[in-house]
Amino acid sequence: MRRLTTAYVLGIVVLLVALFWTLPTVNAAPEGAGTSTSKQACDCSTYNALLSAHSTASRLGDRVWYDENRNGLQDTGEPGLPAVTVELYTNDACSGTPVATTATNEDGAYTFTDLNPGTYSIKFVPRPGYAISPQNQGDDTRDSDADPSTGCTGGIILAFGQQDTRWDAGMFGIARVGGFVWADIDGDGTQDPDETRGIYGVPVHVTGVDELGRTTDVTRTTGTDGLYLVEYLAPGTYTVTAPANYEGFARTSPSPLTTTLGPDRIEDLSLNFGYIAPTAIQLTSFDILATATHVNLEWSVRVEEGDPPLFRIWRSADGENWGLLTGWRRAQYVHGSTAYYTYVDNTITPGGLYVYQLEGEGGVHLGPWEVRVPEADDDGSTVANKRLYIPILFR
Ligand SMILES: [Ca+2]
Ligand SMILES: [Ca+2]
Ligand SMILES: [Ca+2]
Ligand SMILES: [Ca+2]
Repeated sequence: MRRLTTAYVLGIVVLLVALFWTLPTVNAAPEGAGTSTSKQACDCSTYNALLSAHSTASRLGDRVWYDENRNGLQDTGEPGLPAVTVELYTNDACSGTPVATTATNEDGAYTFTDLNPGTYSIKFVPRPGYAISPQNQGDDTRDSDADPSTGCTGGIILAFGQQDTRWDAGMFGIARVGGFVWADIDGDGTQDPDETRGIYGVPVHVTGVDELGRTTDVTRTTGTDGLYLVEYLAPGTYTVTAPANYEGFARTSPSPLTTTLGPDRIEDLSLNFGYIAPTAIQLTSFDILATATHVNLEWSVRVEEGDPPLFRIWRSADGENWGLLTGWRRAQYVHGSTAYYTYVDNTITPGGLYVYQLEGEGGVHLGPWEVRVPEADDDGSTVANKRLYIPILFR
């Protein structure tokens, strides 16, 4: 009985030892001597070397490119897009935390190596100012595989030893430049609250160099609303030039205008230009002099052909309520192609404020000009405030 018991116990111990010896490395115990002992127990070196060689050969890739024509295909001349973040996930929906993250090189290439077989997904993260091209538009070696809204490829089954380089993403610029070409009624170069009318058909020239080194050189004409827009630009520096004159309109605000678009600002739609409306009458000079007893107005206009135009004069005390001061008046004299006019207003009150406006034939209004008449005991004279010294056309 005793011998039997001893043999029985010995047998259990041998069994337990044998069982422990053959336990796989999936062990609740931390990595340690037991695990390494079990590995050394079998001669797996050849097998491991083989496995290792095949594992490192498994990879995913391989390119993010600038899809200039936004067709979702890599066309000749479309360059690689550098510094785009690419994330690798071990699920089919780019969910959770990526297991690896890389960035495209200067050729737009990326790769994830040393991958085990399994399910993956790849997420492309566009830089500010870029969007992702349409997905799966053709030949898988040339097409874009990322969902435009999420940047995710969806599930990829990577086989043992597979080199899968079909995973590309096209991106295009979504930076924009644009603006408003407005009728600058008072010609001061500033868009005032009442100056909301756009000018149609003005050719606006947009040039620039984007951050990829690509150049832009396009001309847009303003729409009936006076707006122009250039879309699908990559971030960069752009210059907009508006002509000095267009169909008789004369530009009143500065040109060219330059803007730089980048991560902080991917569009600039404030590149505006003002133009003063054409007038049938071109004023060449205007002078106004006020004394305590009268206001003297002198002006001249260019006469291209025919008779010099007639004028009548409007006057206001506040610039809003106007009264007709004169009937139609002829030019005093004509010299060369210039006609000269004068008028003396004797109906003023010393110390008063007066605003004058000329009305030419055809409904052209020029002015207004504002002047303050000196007090009666003031020997001096004042000249007009000429802040609105540009013809305006009311239609
Ligand atoms: Ca393309
Ligand atoms: Ca595809
Ligand atoms: Ca592809
Ligand atoms: Ca203005």
